[in-house]
Amino acid sequence: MSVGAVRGWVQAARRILVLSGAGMSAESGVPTFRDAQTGLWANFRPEDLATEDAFRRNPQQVWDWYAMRREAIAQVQPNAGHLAIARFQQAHPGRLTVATQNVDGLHQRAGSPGVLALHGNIAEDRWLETPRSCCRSDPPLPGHPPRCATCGNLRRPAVVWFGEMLPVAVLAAAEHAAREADVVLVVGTSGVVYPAAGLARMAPAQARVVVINPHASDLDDAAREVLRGTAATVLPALLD
Ligand code: BV8
Repeated sequence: MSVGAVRGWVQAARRILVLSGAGMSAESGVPTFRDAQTGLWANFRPEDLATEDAFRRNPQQVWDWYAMRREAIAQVQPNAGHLAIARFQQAHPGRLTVATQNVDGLHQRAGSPGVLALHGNIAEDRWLETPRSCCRSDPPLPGHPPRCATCGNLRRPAVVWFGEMLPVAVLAAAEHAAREADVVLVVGTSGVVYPAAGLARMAPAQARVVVINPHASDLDDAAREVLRGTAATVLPALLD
């Protein structure tokens, strides 16, 4: 089926859910997780670094990985795909919800309202242990990672690591949006990470699930249509 026919579905839809993954930001220059295997961290699997155990075992290594990613993300801009989604939301308030696995904040920076950040935001951090009064009163000691000067509590990235629950209210809102959707656009995700990927399988039977991905993904079988293209080229064609 052509992009034009899918565009007809999108333009006629009352409720659209966009479920995005790392490929959504690839054209902004943010490496995807599968690409990350080729980069500086080629010897580490994200699944091995993005865990509380890894952080407790080697806080500096994990903190350095996030510091490197934060620095890279601060240099990039939302791409045409992020901007097309935000324009559609501004033109049609309430018709399109974004649920993203990405922690890069690019949907938010593009102007999308009410982004459901399923895995948190890399730009923020929080205390590793439940903070005490000392953690709150004194500024953390600088370092990799920063720590409480009194009790040594560590700061950690405010993202959802493997083995951690997703924010309950955010996940519930995303599940609600999936169950109400007429169209689900699954953009730039390999579909291997749950429970986020499961959202693409929660749409009602009559809903149209569309995968937008230049390569095969684990969610292709859930799609009514697969568009073999990139986020920055396909989304403007569907949404503008
Ligand atoms: C949890 C934040 C339970 C950190 C991330 C079944 C049910 C529930 C859980 C599980 C389950 N099976 C397994 C699990 C455990 C686990 C999991 O899913 N493991 C996987 C590896 C098998 N899930 C969890 O641990 C989750 N928590 O289940 O808790 C629980 C219950 C009760 C009490 C306690 C606990 C938490 C998962 C969250 C992990 N955190 N991110 C960080 O970023 O550092 S996930 C991380 O992976 C990112 O968010 C990223 O988005 C994601 C990787 O997936 P993708 O986004 O898809 O990226 P990827 O690189 O894989 O693919 C990119 C795609 O883009 C490719 O297909 C490519 O072709 C495409 N592409 C490339 N260029 C473009 C493009 N597409 C479009 N345009 C382009 N230009």
